[in-house]
Amino acid sequence: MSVSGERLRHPLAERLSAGFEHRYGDGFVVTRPGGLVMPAEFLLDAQRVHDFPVRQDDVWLVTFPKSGTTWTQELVWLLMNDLDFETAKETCITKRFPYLEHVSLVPAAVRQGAPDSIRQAADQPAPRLVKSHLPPALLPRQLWTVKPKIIYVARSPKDAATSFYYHNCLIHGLKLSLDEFLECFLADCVQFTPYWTSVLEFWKLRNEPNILWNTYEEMKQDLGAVIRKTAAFLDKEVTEEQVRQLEQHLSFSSMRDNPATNYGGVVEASRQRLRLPPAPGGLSFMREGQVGASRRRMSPEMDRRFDQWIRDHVRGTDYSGPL
Ligand code: PPS
Repeated sequence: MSVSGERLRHPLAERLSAGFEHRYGDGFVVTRPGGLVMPAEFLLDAQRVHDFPVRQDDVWLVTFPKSGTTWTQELVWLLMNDLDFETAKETCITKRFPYLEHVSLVPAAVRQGAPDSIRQAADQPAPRLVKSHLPPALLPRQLWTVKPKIIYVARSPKDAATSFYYHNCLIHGLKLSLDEFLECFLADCVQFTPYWTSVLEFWKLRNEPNILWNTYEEMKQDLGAVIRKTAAFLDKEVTEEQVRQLEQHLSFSSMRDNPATNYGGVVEASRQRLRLPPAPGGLSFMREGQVGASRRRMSPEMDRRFDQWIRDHVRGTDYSGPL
């Protein structure tokens, strides 16, 4: 099937596009298939992503953005690499665990010279580790026939959306207020939305033998249990001493202070490319790392609208993931 898209004509999409100032000047498209909102640039690569050759021994990590992807990448990389903490601290996670469609988020105007993330993902030695934020319809179609191991991580939509707002401010210099951004989010006018397409479609797939469903909230509540469950899924044995070492390495403060996981260089490079001043104090990729804190940041009115939107989307489903 070929991937195409149509310009998203919605006043909130125009407002969001304008809020990015330098970025996404060509606006957003809605893809077919998938109905995913993406910057228009995505269409340059969407077919290559969809046709990406998959291998049986790959390990794929799929999430809606800001749902605990980096946290899980670090865990999976370590499990797949004999707990090599030294290399993990020396090499940026983006090199160790490529982000498949990343190149397609780079505006066409500054794309020359940007690393080809699709090639990086393809060229890894086996077993390859691949991160993606795409919904099933846009992921490589061979995923559904070759059936490698896939880990999906879900996070409460309020927390993921709020984290995504700060991410866009930090990396793309977004100039909207949190409530303005969340309004765009609820209207499915933000890149990678609709949130529910990703979460509900993977919820339906969660009992497939090659799929593991994890949540950010479980990781916060009992990281040791998620480490053991993920290791078992990957056919890796871990001793209790190794679980303790992993818990220590994967703590919020360790990952925040670790240049290989805190994306400091990536943030700086993006801000320089966009001629933005250094990031405002206190704002970093490893931002808050909490469950439920977003409710205190959005207005009470937005919190109510979010609750209604959640009820509207889970009604009639058996979804019992994080809300
Ligand atoms: S991305 O850009 O989509 O890959 O972002 P992602 O890694 O999915 O999500 C970033 C959020 O995860 C938080 N995070 C952590 N929380 C707790 N403990 C650890 N170790 C950890 N590592 C990352 C990170 O702080 C972002 O959430 P917020 O709510 O913004 O703090």
